[in-house]
Amino acid sequence: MGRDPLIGLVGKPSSGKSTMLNSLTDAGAKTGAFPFTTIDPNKATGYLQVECACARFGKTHLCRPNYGSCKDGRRFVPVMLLDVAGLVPGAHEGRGLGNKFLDDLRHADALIHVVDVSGSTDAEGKATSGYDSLQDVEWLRGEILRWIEGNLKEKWGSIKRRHISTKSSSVDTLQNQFSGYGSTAAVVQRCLDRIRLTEPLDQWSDATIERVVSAFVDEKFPTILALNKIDHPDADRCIYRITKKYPDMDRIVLTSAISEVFIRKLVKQGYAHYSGTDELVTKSEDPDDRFHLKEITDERLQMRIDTLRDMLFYRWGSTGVIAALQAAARQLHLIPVFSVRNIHTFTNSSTDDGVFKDCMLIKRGTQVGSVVRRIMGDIPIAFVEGVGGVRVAKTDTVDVGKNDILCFKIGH
Ligand SMILES: Nc1nc2c(ncn2[C@@H]2O[C@H](COP(=O)(O)OP(=O)(O)OP(=O)(O)O)[C@@H](O)[C@H]2O)c(=O)[nH]1
Ligand SMILES: [Mg+2]
Repeated sequence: MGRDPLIGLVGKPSSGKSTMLNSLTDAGAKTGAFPFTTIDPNKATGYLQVECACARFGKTHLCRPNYGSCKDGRRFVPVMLLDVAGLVPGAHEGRGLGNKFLDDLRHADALIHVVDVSGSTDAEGKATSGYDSLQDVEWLRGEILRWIEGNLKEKWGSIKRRHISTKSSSVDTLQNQFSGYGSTAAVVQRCLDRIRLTEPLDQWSDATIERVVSAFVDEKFPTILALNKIDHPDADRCIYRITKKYPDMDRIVLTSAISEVFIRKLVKQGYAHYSGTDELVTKSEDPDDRFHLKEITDERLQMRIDTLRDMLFYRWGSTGVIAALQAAARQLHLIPVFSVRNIHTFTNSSTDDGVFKDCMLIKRGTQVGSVVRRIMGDIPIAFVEGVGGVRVAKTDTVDVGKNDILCFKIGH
């Protein structure tokens, strides 16, 4: 991952992918209650919330990020979000916009599967009632698997011949095939380890190829489920069925993308204060006028806010969209790593007292040497310093609070 992480939004048509994108970014993507509103993918910047190093050193007042922002020690680090066309059953064979959609996803690092739990859209995204969206959770993964399997099996004969004639390792041969999905040899190795596969590649059966692809999808496209439209009165049934079948709550988040979009609009118009995670504050909840909010005079608007409080905040606590992004990033084990020019002041220049200006999301456990290459590219680095000016070995690893503030000394 040599760039900002890319999170793909996937799901059947009309599940709320574009609305989710709009709720997390300033994209303004087109949304609509009919299938295939989105055809070309929409890409926009969202922000992952992490703890900033400035809080650890009592320097929140001096924190001035070059990218994103920082508020009271809470850092908003850019991540890319990609909203693609809806997927329908049979997409891997080209149904709907199948192949195109899937190809758009190649470079995603993690996926948010947006599942419509209102029961009001069928598998193709058409209006209906009482639909059981548990089915969507199951077939969508199947479509991604069949797509990659199809691409592999189509060429398996020549892949095998080449593998034998070049005496390549299984990892190298597979990596040749998977590099188009943004894979690396390390990813391929991890996926073979995951299924403890030792059988030589030229003897793999169709069933073995399927196991390899399944492990590859788990490794390369870790997916969380955003159960969306929880504001809908019929949502409870689907939520119950899905959470019963998939009890891993780290991978399931309940969301109402449309409510987050609505709240963001209220905030922009000056009617509400909202941090994204706490309760919504309007003028009547702010007697001391801390937030200088406008009075809501439109009765219909007031009613919509009251319903939102009853149906959403009271029952579920939040709109869930920020939690969905955080959950997707958690699958990638990302931590913020801060690079500074001066390891004692945490600044980048002697004339600017802004601290921790540069921050990058890096996979926990990455070696310092790889972090150097990610941040500095080919610039030669003589040595690396950590907090207190202590030298850090390039083979040492990064974690929260450990080698996560680094200073690179240029030279040979
Ligand atoms: N009640 C409710 N409706 C929602 C929510 N999110 C999206 N919708 C509605 O669902 C419909 C489809 O939303 P989109 O965001 O266009 O869905 P999409 O998944 O991008 O659809 P395609 O681009 O056609 O694949 C729109 O009418 C949205 O207003 C939600 O959280 N609650
Ligand atoms: Mg869309």
